[in-house]
Amino acid sequence: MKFKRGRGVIARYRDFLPITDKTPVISLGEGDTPLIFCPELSKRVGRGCRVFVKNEGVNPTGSFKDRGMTVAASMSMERGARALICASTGNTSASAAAYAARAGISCSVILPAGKIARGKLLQAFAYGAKIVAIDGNFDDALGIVRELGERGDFVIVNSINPDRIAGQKTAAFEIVDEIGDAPDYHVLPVGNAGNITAYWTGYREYHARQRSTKLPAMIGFQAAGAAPIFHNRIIEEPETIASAIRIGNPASWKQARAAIEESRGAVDVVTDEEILDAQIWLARHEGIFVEPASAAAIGGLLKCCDSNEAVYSFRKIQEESRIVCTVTGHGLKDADVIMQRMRELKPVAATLNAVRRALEL
Ligand code: AN7
Repeated sequence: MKFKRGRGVIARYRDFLPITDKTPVISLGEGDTPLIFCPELSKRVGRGCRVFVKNEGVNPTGSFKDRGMTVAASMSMERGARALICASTGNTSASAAAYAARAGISCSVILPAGKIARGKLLQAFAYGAKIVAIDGNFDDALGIVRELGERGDFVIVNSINPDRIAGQKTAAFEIVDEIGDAPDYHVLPVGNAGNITAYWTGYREYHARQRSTKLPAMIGFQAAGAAPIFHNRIIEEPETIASAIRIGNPASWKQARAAIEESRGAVDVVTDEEILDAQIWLARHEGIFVEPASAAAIGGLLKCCDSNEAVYSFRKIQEESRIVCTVTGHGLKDADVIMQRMRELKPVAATLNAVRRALEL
């Protein structure tokens, strides 16, 4: 297969996708994201283990959703769709809006009022989506979207649409293609559980086609206040600073459970404090700035190293294991979270001395 860099996941992985010669390809050059070796994270794990971060925040709309959206939008066009719709905690709406704009069709997004990171809301507006905010949470919004979809007015592009999962599994392919085999562990945040489902599908498909010799243990992290899979019950009023994963009744719950069990992985929780600490830690130690939901995976990885309460402990893992951690969205999407931690900037005089003093020189 010829590797077509920067031309999107359909060009690169067409053989593994439901795309035909008749499918109009709607792409913004998504995928092919950096797999970054992280020396400081690796030190935290120890035992000669190597930790890599798959930085999905550098996709066209700043999150992993674009991988699935290129496939969902393209298949929708092939089927003659005129309008897309989704419920969203933010990133799906930004991505759907962009790909609908690219396809020249309309997009409606149903969002929980007041619970969308500002950058994501601005994206949906900029790309021209019809935006409806509801007095309810993501789970309520998805319920309404399902009903609207059944009437046939819209194609639903949430991850209940199998084309979304098909596109997102390409992230697993990229990882195997780059390191030459599957990693031993794959750590990622879990909200509606589409992504963990997609990665597991991708790893299994590549393994079945002998592109890898093993399968990773899938380790998912939920926010402590929004952890239905961990607690094994619907959370009626999910709450977390990581608004992207503020979900109480995930659509791909069963598939996520299956991925965790079949891979002998685990699901665990991280507190909001652990999430925010991990966000800053990653930015300052590895130079990678991610949104809070993504930091849940990093906080989770650190928990596996440090905490006696972790469901999965990395203290006794095999030496020289390879760990991949997916960070799902860019830090700039949720500027307000960081702003809250910054002190107000007071200007000093525009003189060398004043600046030297401010720099404590
Ligand atoms: C940055 O945009 O559900 O477990 O509506 O935006 O596949 O849901 C976003 C989810 C992780 C969780 N990280 O992924 C939405 C939405 C980020 C996210 C998740 C989301 P899934």
